[in-house]
Amino acid sequence: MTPTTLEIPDGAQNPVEPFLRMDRMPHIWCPGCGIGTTVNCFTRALLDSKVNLDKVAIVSGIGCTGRVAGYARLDSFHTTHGRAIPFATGMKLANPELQVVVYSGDGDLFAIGGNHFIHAARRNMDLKVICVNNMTYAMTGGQSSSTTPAHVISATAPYGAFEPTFNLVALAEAAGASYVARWTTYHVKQLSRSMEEVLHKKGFCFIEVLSPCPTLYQRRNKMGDGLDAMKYYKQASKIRNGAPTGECTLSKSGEIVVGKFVDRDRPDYLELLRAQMTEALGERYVESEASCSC
Ligand SMILES: Cc1ncc(C[n+]2csc(CCOP(=O)(O)OP(=O)(O)O)c2C)c(N)n1
Ligand code: SF4
Repeated sequence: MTPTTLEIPDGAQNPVEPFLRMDRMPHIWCPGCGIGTTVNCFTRALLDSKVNLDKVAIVSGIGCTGRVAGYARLDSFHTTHGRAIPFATGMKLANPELQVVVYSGDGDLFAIGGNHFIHAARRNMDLKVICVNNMTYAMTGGQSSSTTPAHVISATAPYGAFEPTFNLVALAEAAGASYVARWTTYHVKQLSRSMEEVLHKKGFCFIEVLSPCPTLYQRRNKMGDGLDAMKYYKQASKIRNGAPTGECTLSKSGEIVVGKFVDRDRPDYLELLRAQMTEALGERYVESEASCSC
């Protein structure tokens, strides 16, 4: 049974333990990695949101971040690289009552999976997408990703990256997301609150979390360890809720604009589908049983 309260069961060391598959511990993440911090925030959000945990499913792609689904004691799906969003879309259409959370890395969601991201946002598919952005393909050795800032050394850019990058929050807004926020792993309270907020928000919601990869990204770029990354996030971040996302570009060591940038309402995919079918077919339109929740 997945727990629904903050009571610490006998023998548990930490309140988040009941939300984790403890039989799969120890996890694979390196010391100082930020992914675990995001998971901690997510479990707090699950508790605080009071959502019915039997109706929450979590879907990850492949990567260090992709391991999150496997460690979460929810209905979890660890899918193929770049395909978390189409997998989650199928689940949502088959069972609209489900709250489907996609949890994956920047490479998974915006490189191999970039096409799926923009179309799910355009359709306003009712998914909550959490991207742990460590600005590299960590699991495979630290290659450049579509978010690796200029001048950063990576396995595929030994003399420094030079490709223009995606500004994820601007991309999400332009593609049609209903909710867009960015935090770092230093902003645990705000991140947890954003995660809680999207669990109650309809439509395509996107949260970017900047997170250190001390083993590959920070080490190669002589940026110190996990603690140094927290100091950088603390010193360089500026909270600007409502800031135009076009002004939120990231760089190697410059200012990090964080906050909630977009919170808007528009009909989601299923509402549009139902409205169109009802208009076209009238009473002849009958929803299939599997997808009928209302
Ligand atoms: C089709 C396919 N191509 C490539 C890979 C190799 N691969 C596994 S994880 C990964 C990158 C993951 O990067 P990211 O999504 O940023 O996650 P991170 O490891 O940084 O958390 C790649 C290229 C794969 N598993 N499948
Ligand atoms: S390689 Fe980087 S992202 Fe992967 S677990 Fe280690 S620190 Fe985290």
